[in-house]
Amino acid sequence: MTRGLFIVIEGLDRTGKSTQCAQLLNHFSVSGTNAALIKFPDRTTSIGQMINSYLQSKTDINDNAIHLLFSANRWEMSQNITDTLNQGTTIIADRYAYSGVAYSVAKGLDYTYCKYPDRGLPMPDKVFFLDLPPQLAQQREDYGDERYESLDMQTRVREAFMKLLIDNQYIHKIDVTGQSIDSVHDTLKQQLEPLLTQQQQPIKHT
Ligand code: T5A
Ligand code: NA
Repeated sequence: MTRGLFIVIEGLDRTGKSTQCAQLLNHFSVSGTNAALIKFPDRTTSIGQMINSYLQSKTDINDNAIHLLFSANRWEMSQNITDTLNQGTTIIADRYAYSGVAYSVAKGLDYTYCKYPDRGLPMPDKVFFLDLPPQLAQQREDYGDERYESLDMQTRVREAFMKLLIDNQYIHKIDVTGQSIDSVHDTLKQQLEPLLTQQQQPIKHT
């Protein structure tokens, strides 16, 4: 049996990640591909609950400590990711380690340090970065409810993502400015097409 694909969708807050993840899941289910959705942070675990409370500004946590908690929240899911892929199920992840680096770097933490805790996690087969100017994301519904949702912070997060894109040429940037939900979905499907027909190598690690 061939393993599932590991697809990651990244972007600033409110850029349409969850919307596109849901669309992809639906596309796979209609086309008869076993697929599952995961989301980081996974707020359901005990670590995830600490992160949730931090994001809602109900608690304060030291910048290094919260960085490690976000990473730990991925590690606690890592075996599950590997097993699911090996069982032939495709995984669509709403954020992953790239967000972990970008948001902490935007707060002033060292770039190389930030990458370290995630080293060894299952490596995605495809990473998309949905690119939308922070000023446009800000105009979307429910913006500003959580800790990092300010123009100043999001502008720095975007700069950090641009560095990640240069250092990791496999991350595919998609300009979603003025693009409808359907049109972004079509672009994602097009980009994934070649991967669906090729034989997958064993899972690599970051
Ligand atoms: N974080 C996360 C870290 O600091 N470190 C980490 O390691 C990780 C994993 C929570 C925060 O945690 C930080 C990053 C975040 O600040 P989250 O729970 O993913 O992360 O929260 P958000 O990214 O803010 O999720 P959102 O739900 O706000 O944004 P999405 O998923 O990008 O956007 P979505 O799909 O919900 O869409 C937002 C709105 O836009 C509309 C939608 O209908 C919705 O109203 N929309 C469009 N409108 C016009 N055109 C389109 N093409 C549209 N697509 C969607
Ligand atoms: Na989301």
